[in-house]
Amino acid sequence: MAHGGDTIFGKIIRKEIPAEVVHETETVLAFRDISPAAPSHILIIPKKPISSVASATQEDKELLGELLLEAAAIARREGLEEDGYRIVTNIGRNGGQTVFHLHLHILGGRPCLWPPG
Ligand code: DGP
Repeated sequence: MAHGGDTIFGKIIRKEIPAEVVHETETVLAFRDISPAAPSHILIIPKKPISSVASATQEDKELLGELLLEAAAIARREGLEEDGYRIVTNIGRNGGQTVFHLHLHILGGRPCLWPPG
C-alpha cells in the first residue's frame, strides 16, 4: 500500500478519536503516544496517509523535510534539546511497525540505548 490506507492515525487526524495534540499545521500533526516508551514520547505524522518512509515518493520530499524540522522544533519546545533525544521511524515487521501510517517517534527524558533492541 503506497498511499491512502486508513488507520487509527487517520481517525486521530479527523478528530474521530481523541489524542493529546501538541502541534498541528495544515500538513502535519503531533500528539503524545498512548503508551509512552520514555518520559517524553511524541509522534509526528503527515496528514497525508503514507504507510511508511518505504512508500514515500519524490512527491513527498518537502513533506518529509517538514516532518523532521517540525520534530526538532517540538523537541526544543519540550525542553529535550539540551540533554538530547531520539527520532525513530519503524518500517514493516522487522522494524517493529504496528501502525501503517508514517510516523516519527520523538523520545526524550531518559538516555536511549544503542544499538536499539
Ligand atoms: P509503531 O510501532 O512504530 O508503528 O508505533 C505506533 C505507536 O502508536 C505506538 O508507540 C503506540 C502508538 N499508538 C497506537 N495507537 C494509538 C492511539 O490510538 N493513540 C495514540 N496517541 N497513540 C497510539
